[in-house]
Amino acid sequence: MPGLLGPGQLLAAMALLLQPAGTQKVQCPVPHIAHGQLSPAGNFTYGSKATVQCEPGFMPQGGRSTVTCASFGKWYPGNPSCVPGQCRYPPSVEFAELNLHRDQQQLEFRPGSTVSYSCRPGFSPIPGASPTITCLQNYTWSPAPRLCRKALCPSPVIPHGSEVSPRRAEYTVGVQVDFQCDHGYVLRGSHRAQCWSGGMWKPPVPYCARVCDPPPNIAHGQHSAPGAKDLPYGSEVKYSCVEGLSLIGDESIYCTSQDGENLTWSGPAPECRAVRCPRPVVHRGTVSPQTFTFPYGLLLHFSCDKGFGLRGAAQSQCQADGTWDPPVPTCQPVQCLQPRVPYGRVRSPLGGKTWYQINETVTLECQPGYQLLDNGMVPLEDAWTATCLPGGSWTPLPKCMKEGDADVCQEVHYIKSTFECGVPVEEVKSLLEIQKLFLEIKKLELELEN
Ligand SMILES: *[C@@H]1O[C@H](CO)[C@@H](O)[C@H](O)[C@H]1NC(C)=O
Ligand SMILES: *[C@@H]1O[C@H](CO)[C@@H](O)[C@H](O)[C@H]1NC(C)=O
Ligand SMILES: *[C@@H]1O[C@H](CO)[C@@H](O)[C@H](O)[C@H]1NC(C)=O
Ligand SMILES: CC(=O)N[C@H]1CO[C@H](CO)[C@@H](O)[C@@H]1O
Repeated sequence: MPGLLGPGQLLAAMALLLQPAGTQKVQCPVPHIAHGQLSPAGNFTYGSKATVQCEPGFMPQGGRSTVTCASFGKWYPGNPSCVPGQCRYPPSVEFAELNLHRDQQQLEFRPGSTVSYSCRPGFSPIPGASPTITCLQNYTWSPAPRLCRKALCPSPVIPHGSEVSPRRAEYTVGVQVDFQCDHGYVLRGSHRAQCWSGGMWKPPVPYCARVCDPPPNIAHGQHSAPGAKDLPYGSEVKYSCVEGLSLIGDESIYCTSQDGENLTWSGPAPECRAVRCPRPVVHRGTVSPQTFTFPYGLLLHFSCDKGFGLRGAAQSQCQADGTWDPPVPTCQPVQCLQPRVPYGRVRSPLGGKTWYQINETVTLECQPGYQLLDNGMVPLEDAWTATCLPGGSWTPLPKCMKEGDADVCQEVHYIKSTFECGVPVEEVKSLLEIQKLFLEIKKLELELEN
């Protein structure tokens, strides 16, 4: 550094300038230079210059390769010498700090040694730039590239939300941002995030989740989420009424989506109303459970006293409109429904009727062309009388069979009774032959009819 001379060097420089013309030639001594020599080799008179040549691995001290013989036989700017070659202190790099390892603390940087840099806080490395420089053979450092730039965080992205403060062009380290969500969305995470070195938001940028509006309030009742503002998809809210009122409608509603985007409640909130059904009166019967009030939704069961039967449904529920559905039944004395005999009809009472009292009788006959039989298939002449029993059923009913078929039945019945009477075998044999003949005639008759 030519501008910065030590006191000794300054004196030598003054001597050089003050050397009067024509004075006796001054000789500078040939210096002994370890690991080097001067060129030319000798005869250094006042004002002559010499070059310091160092052995490989060495360099002129202070980088001064030229010395001048000055007055009083002194070398200017100092005695030439060779020192082990090394690089100067590494250059400074913008926004970066030099990292020296322990063995570099002596500040000796031999060719081949490396130093590295790291970015100062608030700055981040430029991708691809090597943070290391090397001391070269000519004792200069390999070029130091631009290593660091101001650290930036990515612009925060918050769908269905926004920053409370105006958006910036860039987000540098330390910047704080507050977030808010659009209507119908609720913030999940932190309302505030800060840009940290390394380009990261801490805590992470929040997100906005869809929510349902607060569940509707109802008169004379309450729901299970009072004060809730941010009920997410799938939330259930349950309603209840003040004591004495009935909940009309669905007890629960759910936060759901009808359009695939916005969230809504699954249905309207129920209502609380005073719904009372009239006291059901069932004469000759019993209502259970036994209670004094008959609110909406109450389910009653009915039964009748002995000898009486339910006319209507066995249970009924109190409806929102204050009626019983199905209607409250009645208990009627047990009766018999008009008996039904295929191909038969009622002879008396004339025309028949739907219901018959206990012990009441009905007389049945067969339609024309049909033969009346008892239930043992024994043919009967005229009519059959049945009686209505206390349980609501009839005494045994007769059968009506087509006349031809009935004849066969009659014959079979006769044969059966003959066997039962123990008739001698010979007689049975002739009897059976007669029967056979009879049946063949019957068969012929049928074939002719068809
Ligand atoms: C030192 O050497 C490097 C590469 O070998 C070269 O690029 C650079 O210019 C040299 N520096 C000087 C001052 O000679
Ligand atoms: C969701 O709600 C917004 C605001 O009420 C409305 O503009 C939008 O059309 C709705 N989306 C759908 C799919 O209906
Ligand atoms: C039916 O008749 C029987 C016997 O005659 C009698 O004991 C009973 O009380 C009668 N029942 C009715 C309901 O009239
Ligand atoms: C010994 C020797 O070579 N001396 C010479 C040094 O240089 C001066 C002038 O350049 C000569 O005059 C000397 O003879």
